[in-house]
Amino acid sequence: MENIEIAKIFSVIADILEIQGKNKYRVGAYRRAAQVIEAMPDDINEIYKKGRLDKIPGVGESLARKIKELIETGKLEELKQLEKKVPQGVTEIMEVEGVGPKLAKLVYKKFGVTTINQLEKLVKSHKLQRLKGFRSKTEENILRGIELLRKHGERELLGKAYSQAESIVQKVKESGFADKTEIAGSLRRRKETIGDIDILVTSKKPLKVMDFFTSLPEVKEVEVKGKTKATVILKTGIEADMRVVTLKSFGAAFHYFTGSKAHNIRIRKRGAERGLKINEYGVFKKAKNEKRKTKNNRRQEMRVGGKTEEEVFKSVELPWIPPELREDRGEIEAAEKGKLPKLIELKDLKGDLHMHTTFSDGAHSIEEMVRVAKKKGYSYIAITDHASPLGILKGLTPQKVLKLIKEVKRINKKIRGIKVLAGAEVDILPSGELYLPQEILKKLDVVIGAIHTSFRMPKKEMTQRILLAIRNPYVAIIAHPTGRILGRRESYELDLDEIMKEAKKTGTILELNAFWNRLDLNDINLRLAKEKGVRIAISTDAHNVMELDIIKYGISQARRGWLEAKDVVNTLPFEKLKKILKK
Ligand code: DGT
Ligand code: CA
Ligand code: CA
Repeated sequence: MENIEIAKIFSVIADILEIQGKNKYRVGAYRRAAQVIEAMPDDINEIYKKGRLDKIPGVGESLARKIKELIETGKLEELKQLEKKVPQGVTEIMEVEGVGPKLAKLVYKKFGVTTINQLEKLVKSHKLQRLKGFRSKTEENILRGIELLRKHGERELLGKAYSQAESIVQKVKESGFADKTEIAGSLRRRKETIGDIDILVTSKKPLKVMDFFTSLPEVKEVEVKGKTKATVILKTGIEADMRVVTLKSFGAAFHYFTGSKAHNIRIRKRGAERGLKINEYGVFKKAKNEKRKTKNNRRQEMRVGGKTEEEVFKSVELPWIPPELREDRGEIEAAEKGKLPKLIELKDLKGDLHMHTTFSDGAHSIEEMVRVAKKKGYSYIAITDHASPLGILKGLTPQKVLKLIKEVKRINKKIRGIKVLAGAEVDILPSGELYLPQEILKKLDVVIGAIHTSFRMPKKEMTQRILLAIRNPYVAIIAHPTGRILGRRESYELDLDEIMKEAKKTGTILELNAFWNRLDLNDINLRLAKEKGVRIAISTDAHNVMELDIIKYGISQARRGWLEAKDVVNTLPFEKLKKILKK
């Protein structure tokens, strides 16, 4: 069993327990373990073989036993028992924003609803409204939630698709049947959601590669299997395409299958303007002599390139364009003028400015986070635990803030070679005030303002709420500024233009939250922020040491937003950054 499958099962169990109204801690234990297992890079089967399951953070003896049962038998007795009481379908309707465990239980018990379609019918019949305590607004919210989920539809989050694609690429490489194995498509462009995984291979033994790919253990179904092209559906539900091409066509195919389609069309047109035909097989010069045309037209065309992507771009008089920019959003014009941005890279980052520890809802201690961050080569990080009226976040009180500051001091003395900033992610209340008093905020090295409640304020009020936080002299960063959660929650209603203007004026930093279901700000808004001269921080919002790695999705989103190292504050050396954080 793969990490992702076990994580999914634990998360279903957490949902069922929650629907049953079981102990909060048991629910939380399953949920946290699911998160950790999903995020960790190590193969859980290897950990099992070493007998170290109970060493996974958030996995104690009892959960280790469940994982063992899953790996050994492929099943879990507990889940079977639970499903007798609440079928899995009921947990799926909880994916709809606005449907919590209470409502899920109610519609199941009273109306037998186990699918999203049934839920939609029920809501539309207005039968819910007749129950005590239901308002028509709840109906509206549920319908909006269903619509959003459907819009997100079959697309998969970048982070989830990427780790699966990487593992397949690794296996194909190790098989020895392929020469080159590369991720293409929207995944290579690092789009925030992925329709399907595209993998491109060069090989002298295409049939062997096809056999290998279609019989991988993660494959559930083979949809198409030809001599050079296969499509499979993975057990996780994601579709994956593989194509085998010859070495001399590789660059042309890599460019073609990387897309985007809109970018490709522009390049092909530039080719046509230069008397060239560009397709996935190569770059060809069209035959001049019409008379020589035979049935086999291709013979009349001369291959002039296609082994590398550079050759393709060169044939249309352009420099190589990074895949993240290939959306036909001005990259071709920029390339033509020699004005492509020098995109930020992972190695430019000197630290991570948003993470949680056991001081709130994180799984690891400050010391554990710091040690892993140091290993990653960071020169500084900020510990920013929650301070929020929301109970589930187990946030900081003023007294706990003082304790956190003390602990950070202790760690700074104990661990050399990395600087730790004492911070907090403090809720911006509907009034625009922060959840902690100003004299406490003042004591922190970095304050992140964030919205975690009252998401549905009208545009004017919501904008005002955030503007007030931006004007707060102690708020250095605004976390996940639009609040969207992919497939679950739309951005708040807000005037982002106003917010960016005020951020620029006050020197407040806007966050690019790297969490794969947030990626907020998105690519388009990042580019706007850059044009307006607003500073950006790329941060993970990690809740355990493994999640410090998701910074890579922040970097790729920043690249899609045309950001350069100089646009991002956590590329600065510590002393300079510290000044900016005290605005
Ligand atoms: P996705 O899978 O929806 O996230 O997006 P992509 O971009 O990965 O699209 P996909 O998988 O349908 O095709 C991969 C690439 O192949 C696409 O980015 C560009 C290229 N491609 C596919 N169909 C066409 C087409 O009709 N014309 C052109 N010019 N390129 C195409
Ligand atoms: Ca694709
Ligand atoms: Ca595809």
